[in-house]
Amino acid sequence: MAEIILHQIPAGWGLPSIGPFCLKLETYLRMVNVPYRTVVDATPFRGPKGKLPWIEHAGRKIGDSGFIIEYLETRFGCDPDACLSVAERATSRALRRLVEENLYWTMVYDRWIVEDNWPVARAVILGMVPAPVRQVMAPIARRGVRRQLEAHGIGRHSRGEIHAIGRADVGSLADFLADKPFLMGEKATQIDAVAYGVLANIACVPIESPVKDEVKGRANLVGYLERIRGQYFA
Ligand SMILES: N[C@@H](CCC(=O)N[C@@H](CS)C(=O)NCC(=O)O)C(=O)O
Repeated sequence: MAEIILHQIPAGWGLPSIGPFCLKLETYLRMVNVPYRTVVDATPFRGPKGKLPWIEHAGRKIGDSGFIIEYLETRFGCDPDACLSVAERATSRALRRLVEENLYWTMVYDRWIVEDNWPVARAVILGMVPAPVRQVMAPIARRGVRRQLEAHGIGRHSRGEIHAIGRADVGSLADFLADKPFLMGEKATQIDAVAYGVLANIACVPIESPVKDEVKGRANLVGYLERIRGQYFA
């Protein structure tokens, strides 16, 4: 069987990847026990979608963690969600959208826009780019992210509003998790890889935010992150 090469954002701050979608995919690959080799890319530009992660497998290049997971399911017959009912799969999909299409952007805001966090984030996110290039590239990349946040819509809100949105998303995840070991019950499923990718990148990094405080204030979420780390990255 051809090797899977996983292109991803570098490790940092004690996480295997500081990219939430990269950490999601790596967690998923470990969850389903499909072997892979990682290659760290300094920038996302080489990928088929111009974003990270992407994979190479059997002569193909596939971008987008969601499409990659669908591809892996077809090629390797893995499906950690096989145990879920149709209604549970629908819930899992809705939670995924909450995490990836909304909560994720509050994390992006805290890393790239909040002044006190930006130097900390910049040093690690652009850490593989040679220093002279980084000087030029950092403000351009930051302007690009600001535009993405505005196009999404979240960037049009005040800081307080963005943090209230992020905290409410985290609160909903904590309430939904309640005292279960994993979001959908006793067994880890795809949504746990999704949630871990973003929540660990909020809670376990030196980027300060009320959203991070909200995660750390929810004992069940803290235990959940520890459980997933212990199970897949010990
Ligand atoms: N929907 C994509 C999102 C990937 C994504 O946003 N990746 C970020 C890093 S975690 C990225 O490459 N950002 C660079 C950019 O947007 O230019 C997926 O699921 O893979």
